[in-house]
Amino acid sequence: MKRVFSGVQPTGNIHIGNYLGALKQFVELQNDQECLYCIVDLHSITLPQDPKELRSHTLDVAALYWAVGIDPKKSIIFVQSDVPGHSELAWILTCNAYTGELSRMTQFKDKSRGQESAPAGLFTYPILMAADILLYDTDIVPVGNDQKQHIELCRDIAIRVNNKHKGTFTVPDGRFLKEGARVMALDEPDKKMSKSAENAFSRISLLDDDNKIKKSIMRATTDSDGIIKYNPSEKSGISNLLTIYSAFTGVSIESLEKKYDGCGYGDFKKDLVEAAVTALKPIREQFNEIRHSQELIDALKNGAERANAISEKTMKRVKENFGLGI
Ligand code: ATP
Ligand code: LTN
Repeated sequence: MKRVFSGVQPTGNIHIGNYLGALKQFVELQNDQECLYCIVDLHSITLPQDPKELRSHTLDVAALYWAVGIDPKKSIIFVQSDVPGHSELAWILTCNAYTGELSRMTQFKDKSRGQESAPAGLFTYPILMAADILLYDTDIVPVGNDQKQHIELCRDIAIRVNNKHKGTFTVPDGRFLKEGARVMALDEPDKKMSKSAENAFSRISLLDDDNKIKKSIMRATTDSDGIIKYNPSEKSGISNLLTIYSAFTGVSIESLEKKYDGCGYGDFKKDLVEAAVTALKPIREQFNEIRHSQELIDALKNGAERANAISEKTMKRVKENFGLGI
């Protein structure tokens, strides 16, 4: 059995990009692997957060994990800041990461936009992510394509430390899906779908009602040639909708192209609305049932205890290998 770790930030508006790129994989993996799924609240404070909202979003993500099918009896679901090992290991890794490699991270460049006042945490964000992964001797990290560079950095740091202190870390592999690995914004299909984009119609959130889902899809940017063909560089809008359709239904993009050969965008979009509504309705219902339940809190407490037990073992080994403590 392999160990799996992944995380989602509690920054609100979990969207179908997060679901199709990451959460769907989480559910598939839990049947035959040992899985830890974290709500990475320490990552979310790299940008300012309102304390009340942050806690509420943390519980939202936990409830969504559960609602999409992550079963707390099979997987460990927990909140990052409930396990002190994440911050402790992050410091040790900070001393083994290079400022040069961190400054090449595209997410840092996008989010800091060269500002002097960018929080240092935005710069060291990938180190905390590496700590999350290495703390549990993780073998597999299921994530969306946008995290490839961070996973590569995590591997580089683990190998570097192992070269100095043999056998300290397990070197993990990323796991990326073919369909859904990168869902693009509906209004600007050359950018990735994002929680933080201002236009709410640029994304479909998992908790959107049927009407909002419909409006978002019907308004989605396409092109003027009216041909339903997958070609991300020249037809990014319709290609993105094909990706979403395929990821929701399991029907391959090639089959969809055949099915909709000669049809207009309007008919295609109507069917996509139906596929999205059908897939998201049960998630929303399950979410509403558990979001305010004691069961959810109990699952997170139990998850944190189990995660702590694993992380303490790793930290003992790491400190011994580095000569830290007595
Ligand atoms: P933001 O868009 O505000 O930067 P985010 O959605 O990228 O936030 P996370 O909540 O940390 O940030 O992402 C959780 C998971 O969802 C990660 O595995 C990430 O790779 C994946 N993911 C995020 N956006 C997309 C997307 N547009 N397509 C596919 N997967 C995505
Ligand atoms: N940076 C990730 C979230 C994240 C993560 C992790 C994913 C934080 N720690 C560890 C996998 C493993 C993102 O999606 N933005």
